[in-house]
Amino acid sequence: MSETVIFNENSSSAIGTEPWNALKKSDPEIAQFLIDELTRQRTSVQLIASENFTSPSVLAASASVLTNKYSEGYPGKRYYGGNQVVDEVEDLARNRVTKLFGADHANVQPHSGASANVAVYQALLQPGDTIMAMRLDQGGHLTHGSPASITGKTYRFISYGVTPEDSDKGERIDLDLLRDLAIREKPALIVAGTTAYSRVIDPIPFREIADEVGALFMFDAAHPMGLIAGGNHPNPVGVADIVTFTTHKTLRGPRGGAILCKSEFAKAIDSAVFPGLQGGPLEHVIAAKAVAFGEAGEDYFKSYGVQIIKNAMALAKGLESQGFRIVSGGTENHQVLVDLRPFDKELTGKEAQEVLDQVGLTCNRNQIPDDPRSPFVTSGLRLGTSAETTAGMSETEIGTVAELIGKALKNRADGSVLNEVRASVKELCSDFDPYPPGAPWPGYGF
Ligand code: DSN
Repeated sequence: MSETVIFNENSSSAIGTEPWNALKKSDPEIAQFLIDELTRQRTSVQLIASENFTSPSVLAASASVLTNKYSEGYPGKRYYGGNQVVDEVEDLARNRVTKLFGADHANVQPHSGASANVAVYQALLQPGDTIMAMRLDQGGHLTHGSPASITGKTYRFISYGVTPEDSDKGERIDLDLLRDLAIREKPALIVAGTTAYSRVIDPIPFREIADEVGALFMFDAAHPMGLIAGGNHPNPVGVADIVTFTTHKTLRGPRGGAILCKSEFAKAIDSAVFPGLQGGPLEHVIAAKAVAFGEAGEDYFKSYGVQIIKNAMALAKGLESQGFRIVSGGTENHQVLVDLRPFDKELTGKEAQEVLDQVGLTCNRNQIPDDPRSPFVTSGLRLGTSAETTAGMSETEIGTVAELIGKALKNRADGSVLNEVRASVKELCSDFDPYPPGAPWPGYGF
């Protein structure tokens, strides 16, 4: 028998089989970065509306040996051998998500929400076709036709936005404008969905307008999909022809995208994702998506959604009482879009984000509707409550977060006050640790 040759000094026979210990031994530099990031997440407040804390089960699936497997194609129709297990994984992910949302068909391979959206356009349209979607500075997404995105370069986008602040409706999606534009422009596709908008989006009026003008209807549910899973927001599946979403926002899964559609679009969607846009799917991420779809079907996910919204409302109220203006006057989802100008007209979103980062309150600058400042500077902040709700915070702690935001921004030139705020943030986080050793995973407080 020949002697075993170890070609990799970091192989399991060289350093043991427990992955984390193996990494610490084989690559202490990257291991230290992972520890540093874990520490950052445990000791600062995560208020980015598109982020969340996944369960350890999701982390385990996404850090699995499925990363080794090539599986171009779909279950039962792969271009490589050895996909017996992978087929089971991907089928389970598809079955769980179609059942969860009541869809005819699912494609769980998109690497992101952006690639899911591009795949849909590719499946349904020809270059130059007209699409109607929300304007970026009114709350839309880059893939809703930004000139900087391939979508804006390939298709003819007509944008709708929100009603003016001083109108009766006040910064809500302007359905009258949408209808007038649709009648005039005859789009091939109407897109609903936003990235910075804090109100419920009812899919029905979009469907009616799409039917009136003979357009297809896509709902980009990247942000509210977890709230939809819990029954907290209306389900667009079955109303829209196609629903795209990311799996890592309110849905609390791994980073990635997915598409749900009516059966008549299944073949076109699948071909647009692979081979149209992507090569081999990330089956380790698909396994983690399956775990997240399973979790989102549990009873606790509904209560989780209810608490996310209560927390966002408490955050909006707390900030309003300190002189910030809340775009649209409040929130009905996980987001709060803040107009900084009434609080301090000199304060930009960029500076506010940087000050808050220093004290451990992590968020992102965001344009507000009709923002006079550029997307890089902005007059607003976008805040979200999904992550800290996962960590167990409720209205009381979120009220404290709102106070700390106001205190830091009011005293941004005073280092000693900023140090005090940083200390308060750390203390708060010690009671709401998303990854405490020995926690009863998964499900957290929910
Ligand atoms: N724009 C990202 C966000 O909502 O943060 C999603 O692509």
